[in-house]
Order: sequence, then C-alpha cells, then structure tokens
Amino acid sequence: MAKRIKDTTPKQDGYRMPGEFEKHKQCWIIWPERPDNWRFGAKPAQAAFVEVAKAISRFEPVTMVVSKSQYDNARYMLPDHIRVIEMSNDDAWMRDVGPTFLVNDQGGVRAVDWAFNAWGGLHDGLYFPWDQDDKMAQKICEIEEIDSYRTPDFVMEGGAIHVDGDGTLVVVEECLLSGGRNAHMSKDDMTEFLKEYLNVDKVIWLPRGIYNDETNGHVDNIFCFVKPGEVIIAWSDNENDPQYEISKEVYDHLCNETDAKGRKFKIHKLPVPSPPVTITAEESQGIDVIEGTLPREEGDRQAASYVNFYIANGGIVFPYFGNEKYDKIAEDMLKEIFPDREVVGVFAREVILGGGNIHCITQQQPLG
Ligand code: KQY
Repeated sequence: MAKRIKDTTPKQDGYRMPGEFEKHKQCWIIWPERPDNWRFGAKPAQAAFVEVAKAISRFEPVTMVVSKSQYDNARYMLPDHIRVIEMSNDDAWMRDVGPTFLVNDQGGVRAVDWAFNAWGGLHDGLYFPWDQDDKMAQKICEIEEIDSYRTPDFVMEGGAIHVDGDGTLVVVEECLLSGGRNAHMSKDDMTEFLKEYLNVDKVIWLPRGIYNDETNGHVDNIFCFVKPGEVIIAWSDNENDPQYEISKEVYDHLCNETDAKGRKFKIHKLPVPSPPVTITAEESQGIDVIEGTLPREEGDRQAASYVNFYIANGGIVFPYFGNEKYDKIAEDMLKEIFPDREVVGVFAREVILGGGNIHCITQQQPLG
C-alpha cells in the first residue's frame, strides 16, 4: 500500500532528501518517443537512452518506463536485466516528473510528489498537455509501495534542486522565480516551503543557470554536490561566451557562502564544451513541427554541460558531446574528483538535442 500523506510534512516526520552520492536501490528512466522533441521519430534518442541505461545498470538496477505503443520496441532494444514497465507519459524527463525520494534514519523511504506543469505551464512551458507526466511520481510510488507527500499548489522539478543530504539545498533564482511555476509565492515563502518538504536548514539561491537552458535554468546543469562541502560548477574561461559571466557569478556567489553546517565550499570548475554544441541542419529537419512546442532551428545553441551527470552506486555516468578535447577534460576531471567511482562516458548528443542530459533523464531511488 502507498498512502498519500496530507497532514504533515517530511520535516515533521523526520524524512530528508538524501544526496545523490548516497546508496541507491535503483534508477528510473523513461523511454523517449515524442517526434516533436526527438528527431527522426526518436529512434536516435532511443539508441542513446539504451546506452545510458546499460551504463547505469553496470552499477545498480535500472527500470525503464515506456508507453503502451513503445513497449515491445523498448523491451526488444533493452537487455533482459533492465526492468521495463508500461506507463503513460508525455515525454522522457524522469528527473523532473519522477518522485523526489526521501529517507529517514530508520531505513524508511518516502517521496515528494511535486505538481508538474512542463516547466512553466501555459506561461512558458514546453508542451501541453502534461497530465500523464504529472501522474508518474504517484504511479512509481504505488509500484514501490512508498508513501508520498503531494504538493498540489507547488510546482517543482527534480532538476531544479540539489541537496547535500546534510541540511543544504541549492536552487537557481532564474528558475524558481520564473513566472510559470509558483508566481503566487515570494522567494521567502518558497525557501520555507522547501525547508519543510526536503528537510533542509539552509537554501542557497544561485542567480542564474546554464546559458540558454529551456527549463529557465535548472540547477542540475550548472552545479552539483560531490559530497557535503565539495561541489562542481559548469565553467567557461572564454570571456566572449555568455556562459563566462554566468559561471563567474555562480563561482563568486559560492565563494561567499557556507553550507548549512558552516563549511566553506571546495569548488571544481568543469568546463562546458567549446565551441558550444549547436543543432545542425539535418538534426533540425528531423523534428516534427507542432504548434506550442519549442522550435529547434539549425544553429541553436544547446545547454550542453558535463555537470549533468548521474552518480550511481560506485559509478559516474556522464555525457560525451563528441568534442574530443573537452570530453577528455571532463573525463579526467571526474576521475580525479571521484577516485572511488568508475567514470563512464556515454555519447549523449541525442539527449542534449531534446533539451537536457543524463541527469535530467534519470532519477535515483535511495536504498533506505
Ligand atoms: O533539463 C531538464 N531537466 C529537462 C529538459 C526538458 C526539455 C524538454 N524539451
């Protein structure tokens, strides 16, 4: 049985969101298929998602959820050890539509089921409708028999939050204060709400996210925790790149901050690929044009960032963008930052062409 908890909050009940680097039970992913977001009927993206799933499954179990019409295809393309479950969906961003899992000190697991409106609803959201995506967290909680806290009046996505599991949450102003999410709440109201639902003591608000991010600047493209007190940010040394000013702002902000326990941050600067990843004519032509969804034109800059990696049990699965020099810099840095984990790169250009990356398409379920 999975209950919906209505009268209390995670903080009141002693549940907290753990750091991604804590032990997982499994990883959840959604099979991509919508042709107005993934080129050529999502066939190249499906092949990339298979590689991501296979890479993560070397470290922990993976469950792929897939629509009725794609079930047979996904089951055929994925190895047997990856569980495949049929579930309706609107697109393939499990980080944002899946549950935000919580743990307590007795090994209990619960989840927050945020309201989801496709990153901005009718204000500046990326597709309509989004009702199937909004139901996904509850369905997963029911399958896993996990009780959840639904926030019907609070819109949030998993990619918009990063915690250290030790009292600190990091978010981005540009994203959380965007007009399509919780315009009825002030920044202070949101800070208090997030403290209750993620059970943190301190919320750090970074000014802006990665350049040209279609989610209004999700934190998971520009910043992540390695462990409490140690973080990675997306970086550019090129003063002519608009990313330079954004990353410098984030760096300066973090240099003047401490976490919930009063620690100064050790900050690693992970360069974004240079030149930036842009859409080719062929890639643009492969996308169905449907009114209301984001156009993808030749030359458009993608929000490509190596920070958007997934931390698995004993592993790091990160995106290669096909830029030999910068892929190698990222790989070497990640190996140095995570000496106890095996670092695995997966060619993920097809994922960034859909608007996110490996972290955005995955959601870890803690072991509890
Ligand atoms: O970055 C994410 N977490 C999601 C990106 C959504 C893009 C939809 N086209």
